[in-house]
Amino acid sequence: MPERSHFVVVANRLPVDRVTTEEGETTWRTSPGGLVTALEPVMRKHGGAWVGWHGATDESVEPFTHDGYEIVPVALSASEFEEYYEGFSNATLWPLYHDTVAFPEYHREWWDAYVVVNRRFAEATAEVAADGATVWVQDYQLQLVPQLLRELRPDLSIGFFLHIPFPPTELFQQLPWRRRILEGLLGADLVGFQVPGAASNFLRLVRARTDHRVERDGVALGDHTCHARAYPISIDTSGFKELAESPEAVEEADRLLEDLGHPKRVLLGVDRLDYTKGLRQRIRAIGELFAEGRLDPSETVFLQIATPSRERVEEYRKLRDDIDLLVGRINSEIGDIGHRPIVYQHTSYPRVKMAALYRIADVAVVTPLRDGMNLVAKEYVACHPGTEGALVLSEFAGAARELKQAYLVNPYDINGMKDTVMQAITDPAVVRRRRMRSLRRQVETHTIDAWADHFLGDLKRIGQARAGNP
Ligand code: ADQ
Repeated sequence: MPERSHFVVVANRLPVDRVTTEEGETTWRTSPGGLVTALEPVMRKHGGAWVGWHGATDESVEPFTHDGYEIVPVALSASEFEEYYEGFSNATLWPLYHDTVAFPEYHREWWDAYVVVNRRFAEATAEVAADGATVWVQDYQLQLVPQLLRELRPDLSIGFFLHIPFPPTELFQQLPWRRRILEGLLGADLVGFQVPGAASNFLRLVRARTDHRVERDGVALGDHTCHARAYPISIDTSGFKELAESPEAVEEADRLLEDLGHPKRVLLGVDRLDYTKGLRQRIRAIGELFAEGRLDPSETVFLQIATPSRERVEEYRKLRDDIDLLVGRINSEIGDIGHRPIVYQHTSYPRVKMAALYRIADVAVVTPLRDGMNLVAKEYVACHPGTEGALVLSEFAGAARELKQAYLVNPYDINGMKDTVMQAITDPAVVRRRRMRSLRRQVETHTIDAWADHFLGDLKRIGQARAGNP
């Protein structure tokens, strides 16, 4: 039993993956992904405990220490993994919260599993949190935890952050369990969203679907007030910049350019392979630019990296096949023997290689159909050297609210997207530099540390006010 912690992060997944070394020994390694990239530095700074699933089903793992903080594994059975995780989280909530870009499925048994697993997470957290501790619950898989945890431990300060969009009221109301989810979130003292519009969607729904009184950003609940506000997430800007300037990244970048045959221009896409990321539309748009001769395949390469993701969910398998087909078709029609205009890698890379990719990309093309924030856009701005790069960014990524000097596109408008990619390439250097400088200022002054300090500072103040001790 680990010591009880004053700061506890609760997330569906632990920030570590189990790996077996060449000697056959089992160890744990920090895992990739948006949420972990964002919260790892926060955890290293604050210490405490991270409660989450360890990645294997039907197995209990004892708590252990990693990088100076406690890891508290929560067990999931194989059927819970299917129903709570692949089912309700990723085939119901994920598409619904991303503006139904895929069709959300509603199954009562998935919901039942979601409730059971959320209760287990709440119980595990109640056991490891010290008296009056701060608990920070993460994301859509755990929206019932704040309420369940408050019932078990009213002494705790409970924060919740949603990394993905919160849908407009018309869409959210499809959900058969809409009121239960709202009540679940309202158990928190502070619910954070990526953008102000998401916080207003939430408050509007609370007004419409519950009997609680809403005043400005607060919902009065008797024993506490739940506040809903926007906290746009960011990255470890200086960490990324240093990594991109390291000799390893510079060498890796040279190697990549060599492998690509030193093209005059590199366009880059980096995403989890997810239907929200707009890959089909992006690849089609760039394929057409090659086909129409607006981009010359002998001097331009489009490099698309896609991390494997949720590979057992049907919609994701279909996406993988579609992208393989699309890229294959474009390359066979436009490419030459030994030369492909689109280089597509379905793989996950170490962070230094990511930094190298950002270094060599003349244009980063980040065009999700819907995205809570999108860290890739910010990582590119932090890592690309000098001010020669350009960022093409979807209006529907949370990041577009902050990165206003990006080349903004509507990813559904293929012709518009093609024109904007061309504009990003052909604009005079002085215009691109001005835009890039402004983007750089934004990510340098809004870092992951500032994000966490802002959220946790507000949570602390709310807790003090609740204790009558402002
Ligand atoms: P994601 O949907 O995972 O995150 P994103 O914000 O772009 O999306 O983060 C992806 C992360 O994975 C980045 O840090 C990127 O460097 C890394 N990554 C991507 N492809 C990779 C590859 N091939 N190899 C290695 N690493 C790779 C969710 C929400 C987002 C929100 C984040 C954080 O969907 O909207 O920005 O959480 O809140």
